[in-house]
Amino acid sequence: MLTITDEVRDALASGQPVVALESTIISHGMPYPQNVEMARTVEGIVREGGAVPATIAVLHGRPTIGLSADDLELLASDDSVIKVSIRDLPYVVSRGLHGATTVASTMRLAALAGIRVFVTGGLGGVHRGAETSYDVSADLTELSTTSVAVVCAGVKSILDIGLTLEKLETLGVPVLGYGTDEFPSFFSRSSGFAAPMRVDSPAEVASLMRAKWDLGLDGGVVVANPIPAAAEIPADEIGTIIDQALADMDRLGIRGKDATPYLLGRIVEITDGASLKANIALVEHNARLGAAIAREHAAR
Ligand code: PSU
Ligand code: MN
Repeated sequence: MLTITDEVRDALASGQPVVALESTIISHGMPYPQNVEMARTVEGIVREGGAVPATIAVLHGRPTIGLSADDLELLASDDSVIKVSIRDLPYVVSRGLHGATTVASTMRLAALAGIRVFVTGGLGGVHRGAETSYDVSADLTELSTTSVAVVCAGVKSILDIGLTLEKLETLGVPVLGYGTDEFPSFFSRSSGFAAPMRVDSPAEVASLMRAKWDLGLDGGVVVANPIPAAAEIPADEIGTIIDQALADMDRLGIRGKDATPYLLGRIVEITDGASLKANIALVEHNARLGAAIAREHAAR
């Protein structure tokens, strides 16, 4: 059921490094045209890092691994593209629709194709107020079962970071601070929460992946790579803005799968684009690390 480009298929068959990239970040995470520029740049960074990029989406109902420039443009600009997490996959596939895949569904499709390293910006997690809304991203349950390492910049404080880390512990997911003792919070290098484990090189990440899967412990690994200091928005500054975005969301009654895209868009508006610059910088930074991890993984 998968469409895989020849380049990605050949790379996988010959054991070359491949890095999966998600598409919700393009369609529902950033405005046009910065989203398509980001998507192209990130693919270029993965290539410079010595790995083959495989951006993943559902096109005309086909789960597709590796996208053309036209595909990226469509995902970035077409309003009919649906945000697709695990539960949405059967709907878009059976109806022949276009879908942008979240961390959860990108992980699943990457694993089906045999890709073990995936680069994104931020994970979904336990939303603030989840004790009444029950809003916990399927990204977390996917991490408990699907064997892919996810390079991200931690999670945004639109989520309850403490509860997200607790849930990941319950689900048996190793969460690695990359070069840091503190779990990063996307726009900021700090979060006030310790990183459960620390690693300092791509080789250490690859050897932990190997150890986990050799032990028969299926499931993901989170590599939390802090945003570069020069691009960071200090936690107290972004904290006020996130509180405002959350209050606006409550006032408008936005819930469920629309919550994350609304909050991301609202934060870009309130910061007049400053958050978008930080977001792009951290994804590019993650792409560099992801390529290096994929190389180390392929070498094993
Ligand atoms: N967090 C971000 N940027 C994003 C997302 C999350 O900082 O673009 C996207 C990812 O695709 C993630 C999804 O998998 O939102 C989570 O959505 P939900 O909370 O509805 O599961
Ligand atoms: Mn949700």
